[in-house]
Amino acid sequence: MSAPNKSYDPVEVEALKPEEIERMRDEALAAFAAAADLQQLQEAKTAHTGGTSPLALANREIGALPPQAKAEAGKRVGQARGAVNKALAVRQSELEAERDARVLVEESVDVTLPYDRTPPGARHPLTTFMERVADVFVAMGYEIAEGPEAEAEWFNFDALNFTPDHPARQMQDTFFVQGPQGGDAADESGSGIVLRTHTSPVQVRALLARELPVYVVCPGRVYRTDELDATHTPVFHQIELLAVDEGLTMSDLKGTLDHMVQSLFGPDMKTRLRPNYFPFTEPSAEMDMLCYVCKGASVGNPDRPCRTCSSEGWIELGGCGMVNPRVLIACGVDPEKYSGFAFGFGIERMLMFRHNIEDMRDMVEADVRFTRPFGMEI
Ligand code: FA5
Repeated sequence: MSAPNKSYDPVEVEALKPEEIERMRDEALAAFAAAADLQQLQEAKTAHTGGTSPLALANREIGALPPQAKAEAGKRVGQARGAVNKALAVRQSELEAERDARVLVEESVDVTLPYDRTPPGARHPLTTFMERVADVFVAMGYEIAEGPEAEAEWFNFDALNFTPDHPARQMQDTFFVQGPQGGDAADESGSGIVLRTHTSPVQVRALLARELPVYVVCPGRVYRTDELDATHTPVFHQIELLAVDEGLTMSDLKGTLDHMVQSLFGPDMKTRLRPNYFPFTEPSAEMDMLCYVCKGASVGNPDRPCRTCSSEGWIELGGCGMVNPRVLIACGVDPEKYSGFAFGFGIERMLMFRHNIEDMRDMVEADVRFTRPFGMEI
């Protein structure tokens, strides 16, 4: 900065001469106009408006002027700086707009390009269907209950009123994992361990663990020593339902079954019960649902055969009944006060009927070509 100067004439100070200020301004405007991108504009901005730019240095000279000269010099420098800042802002927004337009073109995605990524996996239709069935009951207020697949024999059989000599316990039906009490592999309670042969042991677990009333639905994987063929697999899925409350009757069971098939197959569906035997329900029944394809029209009508129900009009779903009081007692529930109903059916068989799948082996071979037509739910 120049030394204080009593008889100062701003025009005499080189940096404050009008033509000098104009030159500084014009150089700045030219530099901004010449900047081809935002990076160059940033450099021009630093050079022409920064702390060491010619106009900033000229501005500092004003402080050394006598009072009477400050106003005029200040006005001249101020106007020049104002013009420079305005030009800078205009060029800045021009270059930003150019950049945005360029990015839109350069980064656009051609959605018509051929699909060449690895296809994502698909959830197995057994899983999605089992969840759909469970959802029907969750919407009615039921809770999901689960149990282990390697299950104590006591839960799988004894608590469900299977006598020790019940044929289902024999080696041809059950996978035994650990020996019973006294053997070298019994669990802590002395009960042997089996791969559960059905989801019914979850009934016992739910009754022992929960407060009454109990309304649970139990989807899960089960195991039997069946050969893999068109209608059997050694590993399959069941869904079990248990309701225990005061005053439940067989008509509650029937109404619940009807609601389920109507939710899954349509409002004109219904079920029927046929007498059967299960150790853990009394009375017990086999539950059938109206064939959702022919709705019974194929029965006795050779002109209209139905492959889905083999022209029988009904499709067998699984077993059901009123919970045997012996099971309630084994779970510490007073059968004088409480009653309950339960049912369980196989998901694989249900899916076969629903989609006219002829061979159960297609479901278990983990071939995505089977899974894909059911939709790519992930
Ligand atoms: C039971 O497993 C009973 N726990 C059902 C039950 C629950 C009855 C509650 C009463 C109250 P069942 O052994 O019938 O019942 O088997 C039920 C269903 O499992 C059958 O209807 C069939 O759809 C399916 N299933 C049985 N074995 C196989 C198999 N090897 N492969 C595929 N599905 C099977």
